[in-house]
Amino acid sequence: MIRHNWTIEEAKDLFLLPMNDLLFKSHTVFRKNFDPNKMQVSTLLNIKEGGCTENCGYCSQNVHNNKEVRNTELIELQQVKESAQRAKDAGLTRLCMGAAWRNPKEKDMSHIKEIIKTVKGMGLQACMTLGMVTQEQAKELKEVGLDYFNHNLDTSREHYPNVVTTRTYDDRLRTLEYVRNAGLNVCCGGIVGLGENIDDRASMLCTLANLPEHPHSVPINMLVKLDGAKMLDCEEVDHLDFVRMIAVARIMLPKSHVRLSAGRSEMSESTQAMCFFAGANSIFYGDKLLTTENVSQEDDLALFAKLGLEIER
Ligand code: SAM
Ligand code: DTB
Ligand code: SF4
Repeated sequence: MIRHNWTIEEAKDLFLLPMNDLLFKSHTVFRKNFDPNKMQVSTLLNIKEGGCTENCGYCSQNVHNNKEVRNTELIELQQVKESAQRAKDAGLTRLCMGAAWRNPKEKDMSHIKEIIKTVKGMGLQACMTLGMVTQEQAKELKEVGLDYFNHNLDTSREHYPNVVTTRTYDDRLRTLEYVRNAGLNVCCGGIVGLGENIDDRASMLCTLANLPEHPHSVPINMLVKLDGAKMLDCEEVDHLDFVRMIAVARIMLPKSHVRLSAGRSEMSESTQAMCFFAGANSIFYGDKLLTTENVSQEDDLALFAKLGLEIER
């Protein structure tokens, strides 16, 4: 059942269940809504690296961090074509493109739209994450065929000011509203490992579940400690607590694709398998995330074979 009236207490009670009870519950919800042996896979492409003016504490691509980073121009169409072709050759269906921006400038919109048309013209689904957009920009992106827009809440409203101060939680929610109004599929999730507590994890999932529509996909990232980023001394996440986050997300967002996102290369096969049992049914596939290494395609295919998982087409 889709609910939009979750309370933090109810969500927290799920986190506090004995692990076997939580996994049984989340796997039951998973089976009711999905084929548990099908995995949606998306591949990432960084279309504009570095130079971002926001100060997200987990990110290395902004001008506030402690390291010189590459500040590239928006990617050329030829490179997009090559990446899209590689994704197609690997049998993938969706290309997710990320730009290190606070928001797209008007002068960038025509090139962004050409990128979307190129990807769509090659028969792939297109997803973009561009920072904040206006209502008009969201409509323009939809008009040229963009399928998904990723914009994460990252953490709870309460913990947000400890992570980023150059924008507010409401700025984030506003962009999500524009994206929804434009008829784009929303991809929205967060990060575990930013020094948040269970209340914060419960609160973020409540915000997601209580949106007017549940996001189509919900990426759950484990913090990747990036050279130069500010938030490097947060406590490591216990992998079983990460599995709990996936399980509670699955229960509260029963029909959304829950994506086991960044941080997978730090996880054992068994932890990943537990996440897939708990209800994660999407991953980023391909050797690279945005700036860091991902699990290799060979290792992913080997794990899928061991677990009897098939790629969703
Ligand atoms: N600049 C755009 C924005 O922030 O909306 C898009 C790109 S940003 C890299 C996309 C998302 O990736 C972030 O919202 C965050 O959830 C995730 N992310 C970024 N750096 C990460 C890290 N070091 N570890 C885990 N997730 C990360
Ligand atoms: C999301 O939730 N995670 C992806 C994607 N959306 C854009 C990004 C993960 C970035 C991990 C760190 C890096 O490679 O730079
Ligand atoms: Fe900029 Fe996005 Fe990095 Fe935040 S996460 S600093 S908005 S690129």
